[in-house]
Amino acid sequence: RSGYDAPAAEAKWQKYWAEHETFKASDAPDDKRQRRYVLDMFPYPSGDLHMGHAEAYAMGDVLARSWRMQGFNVMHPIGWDSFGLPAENAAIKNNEHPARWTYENIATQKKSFQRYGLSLDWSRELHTSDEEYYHWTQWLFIQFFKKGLAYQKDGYVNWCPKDQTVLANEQVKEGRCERCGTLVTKRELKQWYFRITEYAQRLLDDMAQLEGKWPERVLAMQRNWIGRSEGAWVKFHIDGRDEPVTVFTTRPDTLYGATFMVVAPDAALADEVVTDEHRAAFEAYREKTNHSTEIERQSTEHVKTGVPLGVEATNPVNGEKIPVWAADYVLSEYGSGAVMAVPAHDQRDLDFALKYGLPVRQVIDTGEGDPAQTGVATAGDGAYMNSGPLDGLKDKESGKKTIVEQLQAQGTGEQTVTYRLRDWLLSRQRFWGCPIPIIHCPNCGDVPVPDDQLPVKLPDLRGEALAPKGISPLAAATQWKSVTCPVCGKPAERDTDTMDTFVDSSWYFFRYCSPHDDQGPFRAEDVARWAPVDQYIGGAEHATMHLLYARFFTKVLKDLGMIDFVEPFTRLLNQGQVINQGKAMSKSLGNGVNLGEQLDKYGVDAVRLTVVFAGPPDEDIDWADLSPKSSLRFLQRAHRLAGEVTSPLGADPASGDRPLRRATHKAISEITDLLAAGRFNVAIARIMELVNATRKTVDGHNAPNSNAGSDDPAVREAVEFIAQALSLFAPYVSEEMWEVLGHAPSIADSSWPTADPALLAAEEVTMVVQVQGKVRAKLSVSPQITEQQAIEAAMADSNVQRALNGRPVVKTITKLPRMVSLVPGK
Ligand code: ANZ
Ligand code: ZN
Repeated sequence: RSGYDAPAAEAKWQKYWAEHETFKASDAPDDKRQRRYVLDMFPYPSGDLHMGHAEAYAMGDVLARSWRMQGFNVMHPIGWDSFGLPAENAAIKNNEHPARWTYENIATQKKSFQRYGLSLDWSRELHTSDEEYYHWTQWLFIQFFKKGLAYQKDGYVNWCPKDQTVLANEQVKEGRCERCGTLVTKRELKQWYFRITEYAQRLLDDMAQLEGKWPERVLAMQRNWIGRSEGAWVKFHIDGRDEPVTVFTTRPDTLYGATFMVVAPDAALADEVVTDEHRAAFEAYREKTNHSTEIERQSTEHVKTGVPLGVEATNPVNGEKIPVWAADYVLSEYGSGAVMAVPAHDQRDLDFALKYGLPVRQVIDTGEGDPAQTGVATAGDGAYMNSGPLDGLKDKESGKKTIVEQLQAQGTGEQTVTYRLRDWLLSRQRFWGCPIPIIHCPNCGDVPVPDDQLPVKLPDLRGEALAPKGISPLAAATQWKSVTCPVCGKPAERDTDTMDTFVDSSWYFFRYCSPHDDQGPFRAEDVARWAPVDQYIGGAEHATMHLLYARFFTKVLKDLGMIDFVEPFTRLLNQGQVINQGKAMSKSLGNGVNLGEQLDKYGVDAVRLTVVFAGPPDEDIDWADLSPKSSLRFLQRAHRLAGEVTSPLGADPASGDRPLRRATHKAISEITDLLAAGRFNVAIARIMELVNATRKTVDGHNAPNSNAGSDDPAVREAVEFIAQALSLFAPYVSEEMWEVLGHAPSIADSSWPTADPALLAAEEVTMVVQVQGKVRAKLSVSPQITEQQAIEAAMADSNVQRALNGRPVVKTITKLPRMVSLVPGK
């Protein structure tokens, strides 16, 4: 027998799909189908597909293909996140242009994607490093700039000494550069920021739309990252300073227990107020702390250190003078960078107070003892003490209310909300990114490049010219850099930084809607037609950065009047990871599984089926537990069935074997529901069951009395559905089956069947009919059959009639629904 030939089928159908543009989304005005937008997070062209891609993209394809067959006009686009550091590093090493490495990788990876049989619309392919794309990234930046949402500021920034570039907070992982692992330090630089903090509350509020549609853990991570905190501002006077210092506190009710103030060492305030006597020690301390990271600094395990600044602050409620210190457990970037320390009720403050012998004053008696004695700060409710007007109150809520009223009346404090979210630092001192389209003019300041001069193209730099020098390689391109000011015409200079690649990926899903439009980033009507994305699929590692930035961009575009919705991704699926032997695949562990080898060995379909069958889409799967070999065997079995069908194309299944028809329609119904619920692995299990049932029917093992065989139209019906359902997971073998079954290609253009409710009704049972104690018929009947119906059905059977031979029935004995016994008269 001729088996399924994977390599031949792969070559054949790739060619067919490409030539016929089978998966092209239609923009035809007369196309009345409802639209669906399925999006996989676009890849970075790192070299080739790996196991992680294999899983993620297989999942997205199940949805795209099933929606397509269900009658939707599906857009399932792909593109490349093609700016970024690895290309630049490769270019320095090989003394070439980063574009070469990038576009060569894309060519390789694209071939793999096509081989992998994904139902992608290649006509919309985009590269963020193409001029036609980054033209519009720049144009969008300018719109943000004009709205005051892109701005420059000096500040201490995360700096990777190896990559010689600034990193966003999000790119620092446990104090190290996310890319190269080098310990991150701080550096003072003028940088570009997006004012994402202005959208903090909307980013939180709009999450209500995502509830139940995005994984809860992603929403939780975003909520946490935005870090809304309710509290109050309190103003403290500092000796020798006109402006009072505001501190943010979540516990204004503990104000009478504030015994000192702490300022972040890297906050401008510390540098400003430190006295000459303390300056040297302070500066040495600041230098030291610049090397530790925010996470370390805030950790409760972090040994608290600090230095006095030599000045005093005045507590606004009791006029008490308290010393001001600098300590690195206070962050310059949160609140105001200064805190009122209440050691009795805040553990970090208590640890610090005990270490440096600062006073501890209990102001709430929670019954847990005096924190000064126990060393444990208390945070619970209790009776206020040493607290003026609060004394006598017993709970935090009334304490907060009373003190805030008093502060407000004095003009020294106010209720407020603060957020942990920081503005998005977007400038990078690297070459292979989107140039920032701003011209710095000595007369006119920061001037955006006029629309008709966009895009600002990257100069042709390569090799050594790209090596990190602490300033952007663009700064060394003197000719490129010097321009005339578009406003006053005097000599001016281009900005020499490039944008964080997360800017590129914050709007690519809009570009897919009008991928080649040269009038704007996208056409409003195209986006209105396709977006928001119905289903987004990608890794959980993007929970805070990409997904938050893309949400922010969407809200800004809405405010710019370019779109009319606020959330870009209606549903989100985080696929699990493919691990091996219980551990993430890695070079150092040597447990990596090479995707290409697996595809060569078992074929694309078997590998795709294996990764989807392995478990629920959002759970990790362990390659060690999987068997692409048995997947391949199963596909061969399904394929063989198609070859055995002998009933003609279009044969009416109504007269076919009922038990098999029931099994088929039950599978149609269940698989349709399982797909909608995202339970792809269970859907595959149902296909396997139907393959078994069909096999048994064809082989005559199912119902001994049934005359179903390979010519039964019920068998055709079953096998056709098997092919259609399999096409979501194993597209090549199912195209082959469809062809063997006599259909014109492509199976992707076939319509998903609907289950016949009559065949879904309660199971039928076999009713035995006896005549004079001898079995004469076995009938398939409803378990709810009535006595009258049972006798009528029995009498209508031709074998029963022959046995009765014209004699009247004088007695009937029934055991419904299993048996009817007829006793004929003489
Ligand atoms: C006094 C106080 C008393 C505080 C008390 C807490 C408990 P969340 O909840 O995370 O918003 N804080 C304020 N600004 C800070 C900064 N820049 N770096 C480090 N800590 C800072 O934390 C708010 C609380 O963290 C604030 O409330 C402040 O300490 C501290 F019994 O003020 B609290
Ligand atoms: Zn000018």
